[in-house]
Amino acid sequence: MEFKKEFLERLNIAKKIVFFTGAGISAESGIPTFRGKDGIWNKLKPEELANFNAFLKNPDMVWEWYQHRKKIIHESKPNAGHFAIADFQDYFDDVVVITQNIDNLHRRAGSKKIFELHGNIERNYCIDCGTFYNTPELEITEGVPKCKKCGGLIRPDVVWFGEMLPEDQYTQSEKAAQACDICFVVGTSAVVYPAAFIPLSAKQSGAYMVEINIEHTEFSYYANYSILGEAGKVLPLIVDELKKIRAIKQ
Ligand code: BV8
Ligand code: ZN
Repeated sequence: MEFKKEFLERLNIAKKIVFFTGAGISAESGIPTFRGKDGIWNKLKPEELANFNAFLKNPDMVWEWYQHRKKIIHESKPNAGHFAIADFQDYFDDVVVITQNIDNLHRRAGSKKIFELHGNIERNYCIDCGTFYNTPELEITEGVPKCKKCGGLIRPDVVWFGEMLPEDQYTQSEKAAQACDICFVVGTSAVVYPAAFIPLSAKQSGAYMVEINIEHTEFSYYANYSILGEAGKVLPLIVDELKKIRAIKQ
C-alpha cells in the first residue's frame, strides 16, 4: 500500500499522536460492531439494552447480554491493529489512545496511555451504594448479581445512552486531542456523541486527521487523509513506514 507523501512527511515531524478508536478496530478480533452489515443494533435495540431504564425494567436480561458480550471478549485476543497502535510507543514519546470500546483490548495489546470514554466491561458497580466489583470478584449467579454490602443490583461500568461520560476521561481526552500533531480515527462510524466531538476538536486545533475505515463515514469529510482498509492490515503497514523513516534518520 502506497501512502500519501504529505502523510509520510507529517509522520516524520510529528511528536504527539492520538488514536481515536471504535468497534471497528476490534472487528478483526471477532467482536461484532454496532452498526454496518452485521452490527449488534441490527438485531437488538440499543434503547432496550444499553440504557439504565432498560436495566431497571429487566435487569437479568441486560445483565445476561453483557455476560454474553464478556464471554466473546474473553475468547478474543487483540489483533494486529491493536498491537500496531501499541508499537507506536516505540517511535513516539506521546501516544494516547482514546477509545469508545469497552473490551480492554488496547490494554491487553500493550498500550499504556488509554482513555475509555464509554467505560470498561471488566468493571461493575452497585447502583445503590456505588461499590465497585471487578468481574472475577462477582459470584457466578443466575441473573444479575447483588451487592455484598447493601444487596443492591450490580451493573456493568459502561456508559449507557442518555448517561454522562466519565468527566476525567473526557476532559483528558479533549486535552490530548487539542495538543496532538496527528489524530488517527480508526474503526468508528463517528455517530455517537459527545465522544465524536473529540476528533473534531483535534481537527479544530490543527491536527492532521487520518481516518482508517473499511468504508467512508460522516467523518471522512473532515479527514485530511481517508485510508480505506482494515485496521489490522493498514496500521502495521504504517508502523513499517515508521521503521523506514527512523532508519533513515539514524
Ligand atoms: C449522552 C457503551 C446525554 C455500552 C455505547 C436521545 C437521548 C439521550 C441521548 C441522545 C439522544 N439522541 C442522541 C443522543 C446522544 C447519544 C448519541 O450519540 N446517540 C447516537 C446513536 C445518535 N449519546 C448518548 O446518549 C451519550 N450520552 O448524550 O448523555 C447527557 C448529557 C448531559 C447530562 C446527562 C446526559 C452516551 C453514548 C454512549 C452510549 N454507549 N456503548 C456498550 O457498548 O454496551 S454506544 C456504542 O456506540 C459503543 O460504545 C460504540 O463504541 C459507540 C460508537 O460506535 P462505533 O464504535 O463507531 O461502532 P460502529 O459499529 O458504529 O462503527 C464501526 C465502524 O468500524 C464502522 O464505520 C465500520 O465501517 C468500521 N469497521 C468495521 N470493521 C473494520 C472497520 N474499520 C476498520 N477496520 C475494520 N476491520
Ligand atoms: Zn451496594
